[in-house]
Amino acid sequence: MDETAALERLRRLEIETPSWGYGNSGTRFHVYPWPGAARTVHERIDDAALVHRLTGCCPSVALHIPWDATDDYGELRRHAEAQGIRIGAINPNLFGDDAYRLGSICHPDEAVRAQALGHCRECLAIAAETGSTVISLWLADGTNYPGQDDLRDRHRRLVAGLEELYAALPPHVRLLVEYKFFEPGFYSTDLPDWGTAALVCRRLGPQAQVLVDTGHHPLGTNVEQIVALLLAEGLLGGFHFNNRKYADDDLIVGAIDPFELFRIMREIAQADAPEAIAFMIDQSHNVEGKIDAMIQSVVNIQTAYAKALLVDDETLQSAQRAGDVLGAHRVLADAFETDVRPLLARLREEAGIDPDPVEAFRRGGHGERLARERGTTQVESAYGRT
Ligand code: RM4
Ligand code: MN
Ligand code: MN
Repeated sequence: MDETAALERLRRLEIETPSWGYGNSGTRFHVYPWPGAARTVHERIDDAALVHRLTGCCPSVALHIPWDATDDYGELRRHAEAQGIRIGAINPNLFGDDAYRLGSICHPDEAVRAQALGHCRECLAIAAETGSTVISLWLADGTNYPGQDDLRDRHRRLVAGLEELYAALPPHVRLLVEYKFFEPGFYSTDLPDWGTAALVCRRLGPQAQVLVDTGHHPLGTNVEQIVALLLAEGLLGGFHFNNRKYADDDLIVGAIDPFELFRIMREIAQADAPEAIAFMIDQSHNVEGKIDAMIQSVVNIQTAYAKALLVDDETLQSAQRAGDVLGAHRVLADAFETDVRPLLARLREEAGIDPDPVEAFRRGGHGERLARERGTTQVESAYGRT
């Protein structure tokens, strides 16, 4: 694709940032407070709006309930809209309650399953009030020991619970089903992989689609092939972008493996309707600042997408047809090696944005201002993020 066509596609790329990426977080060992980190849901929305102003491509923010719970969701919606952003995916939290020790929707006790579904219904009401059209579901359900529970029974409970939730979806709301191969369950996970998520979504219906969190696979998994297959089957609902070296590390997108990010975005570049895919970041910052790290992730996604759009498809296809293995590979590698900074600078300049949004944040004194206004919030207990 030529640069003009690539620019047109880049203009349409929207990335959603997560409220939980703006507050203090850490490992299960310690939480290091960051000066000026957002303390309330309103501040988290303010930070998401700042990221949108500096990048021009992040017009929505995902909420996690009850972390972002508030008395008046209409007011929260107006608070976001006044700053030029909207509320994106609503993420029910089905792991942060003592009742969920043995699971939520798959819990052996019917009363706990009912509690979990009640919370999902509450999230549907919040989606209606905030104007959100996506429920993004991740279950921490699983077991730690063989024999702890009956695996087939858990699957039956999973499907029954999700069917009940699906039946309550208004027609314009999508249910995105996220999988993860382990953690916090160390022996079995009820939604461990894309295949299970896809099977469940197929059973539910067209409003249910799979969410690919890039950090939720065993090492060595070919994530772009999963993306390709889900696209081919009409089952790719969205992403949780982040990066990892070992497990679910939630590092800055593209920080460890930018080539993998490029390969994933290459599949997106070929999608029929990329606008229908929810591009979301799911990241937490333990030792770095929050906002510039989020901007860096956004920039890295744009960079990978720009490179992916520049692949010379014609040459690639003729090399593939001719069985020229190295030739075909070189076409992809060539696009990956292209310096797309000038192209992205054009994109940003036409939108009145600094060509380097991370530098613009740092030069603009935003971090210092927020540290002055908000101070440093000590976090009492380490919150082990999973
Ligand atoms: C999980 C998963 C979910 C996120 C939680 C906090 O590992 O990635 O998307 O909501 O962490
Ligand atoms: Mn996730
Ligand atoms: Mn995760």
